[in-house]
Amino acid sequence: MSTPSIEQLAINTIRTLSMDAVQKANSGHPGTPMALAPVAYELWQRHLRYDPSEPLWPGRDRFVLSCGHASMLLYSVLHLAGVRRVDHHGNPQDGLAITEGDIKNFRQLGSPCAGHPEYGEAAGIETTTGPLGQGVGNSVGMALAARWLAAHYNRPGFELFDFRTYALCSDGDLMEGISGEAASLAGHLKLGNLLWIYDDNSITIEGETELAFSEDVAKRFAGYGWNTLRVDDANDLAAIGRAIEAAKQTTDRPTIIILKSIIGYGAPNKANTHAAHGAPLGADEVKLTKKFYGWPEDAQFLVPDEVRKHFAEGVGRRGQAAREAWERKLAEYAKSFPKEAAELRTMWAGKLPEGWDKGIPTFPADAKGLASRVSSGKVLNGLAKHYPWLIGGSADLAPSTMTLLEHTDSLSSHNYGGRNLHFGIREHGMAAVCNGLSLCGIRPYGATFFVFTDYMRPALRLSAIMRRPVIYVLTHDSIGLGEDGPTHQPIEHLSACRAIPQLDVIRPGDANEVAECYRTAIQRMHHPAAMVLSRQNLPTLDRTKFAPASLCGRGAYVLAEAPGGKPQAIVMATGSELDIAVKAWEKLTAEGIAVRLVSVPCFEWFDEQDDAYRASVLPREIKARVAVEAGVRQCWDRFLGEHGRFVGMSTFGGSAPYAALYKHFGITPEHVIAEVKAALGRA
Ligand SMILES: Cc1ncc(C[n+]2csc(CCOP(=O)(O)OP(=O)(O)O)c2C)c(N)n1
Ligand SMILES: [Mg+2]
Repeated sequence: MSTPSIEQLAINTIRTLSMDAVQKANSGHPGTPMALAPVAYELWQRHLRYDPSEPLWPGRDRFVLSCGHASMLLYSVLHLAGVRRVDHHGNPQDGLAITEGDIKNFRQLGSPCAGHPEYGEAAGIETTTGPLGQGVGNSVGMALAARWLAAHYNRPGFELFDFRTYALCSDGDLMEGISGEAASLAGHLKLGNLLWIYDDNSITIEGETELAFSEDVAKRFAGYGWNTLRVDDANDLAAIGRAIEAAKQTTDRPTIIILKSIIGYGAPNKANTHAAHGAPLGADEVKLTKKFYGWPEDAQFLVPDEVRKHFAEGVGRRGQAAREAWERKLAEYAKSFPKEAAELRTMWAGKLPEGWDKGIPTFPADAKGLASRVSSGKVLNGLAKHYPWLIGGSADLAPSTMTLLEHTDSLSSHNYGGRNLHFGIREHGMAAVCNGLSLCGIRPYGATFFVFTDYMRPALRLSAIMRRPVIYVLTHDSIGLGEDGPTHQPIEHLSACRAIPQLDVIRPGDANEVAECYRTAIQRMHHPAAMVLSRQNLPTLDRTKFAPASLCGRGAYVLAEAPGGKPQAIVMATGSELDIAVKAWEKLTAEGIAVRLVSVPCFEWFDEQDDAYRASVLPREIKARVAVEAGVRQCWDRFLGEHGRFVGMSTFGGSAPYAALYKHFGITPEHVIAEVKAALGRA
């Protein structure tokens, strides 16, 4: 056999590392890394502007492996390219992000080589992928981030933000609806800095794609306004290179390269390859495949020295030169544009700008009050004035969610610097795009009706897994929205959202709680926030009579104590039911029943307080507890205990004016009073 070229050697190293890791773990997908090794090689080695010695360089191209089941492809490439480990601040350290040991521990506890790529586990993993479709969704946010950052911060001669986003995706990615939402938006916004490479291998888990997928992908993407290219052989490096080059030249619209590949390329036993779709090849087949590649059959996890050297001389050298040139440019930029440079440094450090909270309003006591969506709009506008990279929009509901930033423009393909985003009616795409924006340093918010969190929950969950501080503005929070009826009325959604770890679910009870909850949420750089807001007016409490709203940051606080300070019972409430609880408290107090009133804007924040604080708000000995919230009881049990009582919903809502609904479903001060009395044995 002739000596293989260094290209072939490098590609086969990616393949065999992936096969060996899957075989050793006895779990995982080897076939797709084997087939896509050439395109990954070509992209990384010849095109990606990426410096393995500074993996978090802000000017880097982004590479997203949307078909996260092929994770070994990414780990192999990161290892071979010599991507350095980073510390918690993102500073490069000695050693590799993915070591040989990590690869040998693929899919084992403690290894960054998890079953699917997990953001934060190792430098070079730009986002968490695994649920098909999310990665391509994120890639649109990343490409949009580049355009927005360029519009805001580039200056003539200082193109700091010209990075491209590349995503590798599979049949599953394109079948999932989210990819359609994201691609449609990317086409509309003419994101010419975005390239998807679609692994058109005509196979998914159940078999040939003929079973369920026969659309013309090229036509579909042409319809979205994308440039579509085809490469018929996934082993043809030259053709792949030409297609990527053509994509780079196409700057007025995104490009998709439809790349024909054969899953498990090189595995001689076709039936076995099919079976191995989502399973290891088996030791014998691994040997036969290595033989086909001209690889030593018995070697495992073999990395020829010249392959590392080859990557160092390719992506390594090119990336370092590009990064150093960029750093020099940034240093010059900082001299001419010190304010902008300082902003960028703050953004990259994940910090808030100086004076970010100067515009947060306070609201005077007012019995008529404001809908919390309205106070939210005022607070958001106040924040945006001093937080230049706070941008966002809604899924076609800006007038209802009150999320428009005044005195700023709409973002469009004619004006990438706009701060008001129009996601269209694409909630799932919106959340995935927000994750992508956030991964590039922007502080995004996305808005819709609370009930439609069901339409974006997978991406919302990924914000939480990745700890990205995306702000979700979710209005029309309950039956309180009234006439739109049961389809629009969240019932189980507060419990469903509170069930997501690391997500702050926030339901402020009046305008000042809205302001203070934003103040806390904005500072939580490692938690996404779901701001749950009312459509109907909520009275603005007189804070000379009630405790200050600044206590919201503790998650729950004593809004009003029983006169005499010896409560027999506790009434808890959130959001629009706070006013109902206040009225109940006032009546009970007038009747001489000693009740403490507790506002609970955020369970997660309360959970983070120390025992002493939590016990001071909810003393263990007080068993007579009543909670009122226009949702299901589920998540309240731990605060209520076995003697506690709940005033809320247990069925879907109804279509009627909101006051009639509250009455109909018994979410009233009278009902709360009756439950308190019953809990005290005074029924
Ligand atoms: C949202 C979602 N649904 C289901 C799965 C489970 N799953 C993993 S891979 C896969 C299909 C694989 O087919 P394809 O996307 O064509 O990738 P290939 O096997 O060709 O690499 C499925 C259904 C998933 N990861 N994400
Ligand atoms: Mg496939």
